[in-house]
Amino acid sequence: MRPRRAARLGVLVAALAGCSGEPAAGDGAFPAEPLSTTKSQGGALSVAVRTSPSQPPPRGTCAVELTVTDAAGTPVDGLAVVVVPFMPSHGHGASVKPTVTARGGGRYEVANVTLFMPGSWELRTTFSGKVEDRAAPIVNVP
Ligand SMILES: [Cu+2]
Repeated sequence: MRPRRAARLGVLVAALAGCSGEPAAGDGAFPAEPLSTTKSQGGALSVAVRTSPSQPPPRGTCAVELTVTDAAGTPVDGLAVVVVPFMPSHGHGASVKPTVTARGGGRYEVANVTLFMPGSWELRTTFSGKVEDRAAPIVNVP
């Protein structure tokens, strides 16, 4: 059991090191079907989550696409979006800060999302600009 865990950790560290210099997954790398759709706390927005390179994402660094729509289903562009990964069951976040790039059509691509442990992560997301709201979609890492 122990050597196996050590080997797995080694693989994880190698994967993180290998990914650090690479660009985030590009356009079209996200699946057609979202992993989940979450209502914002204030109820103004709906947030669909897609992950890359797989869905659900593997342990390590992934990219997340958030598609933001209003109550009428219209994509909402022009928002400032900040995403903080957090693991509520363990009370910790991730040391790497994700970066967000607006892609149009209500899509915001979040790079460098470092989900370094298996389990349930919240993507604590703050929207500001013409809409001020928050959402915390859950991503379960196998
Ligand atoms: Cu944890």
